[in-house]
Amino acid sequence: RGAVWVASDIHLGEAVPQTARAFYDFLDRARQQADALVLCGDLFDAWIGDDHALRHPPAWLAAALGELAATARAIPLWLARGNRDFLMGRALADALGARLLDAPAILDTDAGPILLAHGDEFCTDDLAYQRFRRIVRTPWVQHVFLALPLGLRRAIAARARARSRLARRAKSMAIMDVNPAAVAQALRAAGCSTLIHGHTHRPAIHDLELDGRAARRFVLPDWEFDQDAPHRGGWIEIDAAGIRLQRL
Ligand code: OKV
Ligand code: MN
Repeated sequence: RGAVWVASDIHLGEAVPQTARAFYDFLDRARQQADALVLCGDLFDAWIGDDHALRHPPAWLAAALGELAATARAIPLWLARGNRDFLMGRALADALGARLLDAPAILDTDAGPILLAHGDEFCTDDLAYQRFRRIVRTPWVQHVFLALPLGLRRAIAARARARSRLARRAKSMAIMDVNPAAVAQALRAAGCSTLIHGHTHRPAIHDLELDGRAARRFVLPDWEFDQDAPHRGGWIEIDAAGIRLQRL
C-alpha cells in the first residue's frame, strides 16, 4: 500500500554502463519517493545461478548488488523473475534483503487489485520460445544446470544467447507480442481488470474489453540504451490517484 513503483527489463549486464547509471538514479529516486518497489523481471540480462553472482561478482555486478541492497534497506524491494533471470533465487534475495515475488501475482494496491506478470507467458504465438521456456522451467532441469561447474554453465548460456539472437531475427513483430486471448485468460483467472507486464519492450496503455467490462493492460518499457533509442527506460507508479506510466 502507499506508492508502489514497478519497473522491469533493465537487462543489467557487463557492458551497459549507461543503463546502469540511469537505473541507479531511478533507485535513488524510488528510495525517496516510493513506499515499495517491484522489479518485475529481467533485471539482469542473464542469470546462471545465485552462487556465481554472490561468490565472485565482477565489478559491474557488485555495484548493482550494492545499489539494490541499499534500496532494500530503505523500502520493501520485491523481485520477480523474468525470462532471462528466471534462475534468480532465495540466496540472492536474502543477500539483498529483498523478497521474491512469484509472478503472476495479484498486487493489492491503493488503485485496486492489479495482476502483475513479466509478460513472456503471454507470448504464446512464439512456439519455439514457449518450448525453451517449458524446458528451462522444469525443476529437475534447473537442478542439473545449477549443479554444473560455472565454466560449463557460462558456455551453455553463451550458446543459448547466440542461438536466440539468430532466431529473433527470423521472427515477426506479431509473433513476439502478447497473444490477446492469453492476456484475457490470465485476467479472467485472476479476477482482475488491470494487468501490468513488461517483456515486449513496447511501452503502452491498452484499453481492452473483457467479458463486456473495461480492462487495461499497462506495458512497461525496457531500459536498454543504444544509439537509435537513447531515451528508453521508465516505470509505473501506483497510488490512490491511479496508475501512471512514467518515462525517463
Ligand atoms: C536466459 C534466454 C539465455 C530467452 C539452461 C537449464 C539447459 C537454465 C539454463 C541457460 C541460459 C539462463 C539459464 C538465458 C534466457 C537465453 C537465450 C534465450 C529467449 C538450461 C536451466 F540448457 F541446461 F537446459 N539457462 N541462461 N533466452 O544466459 O541467462 O529468454 S541465460
Ligand atoms: Mn523479458
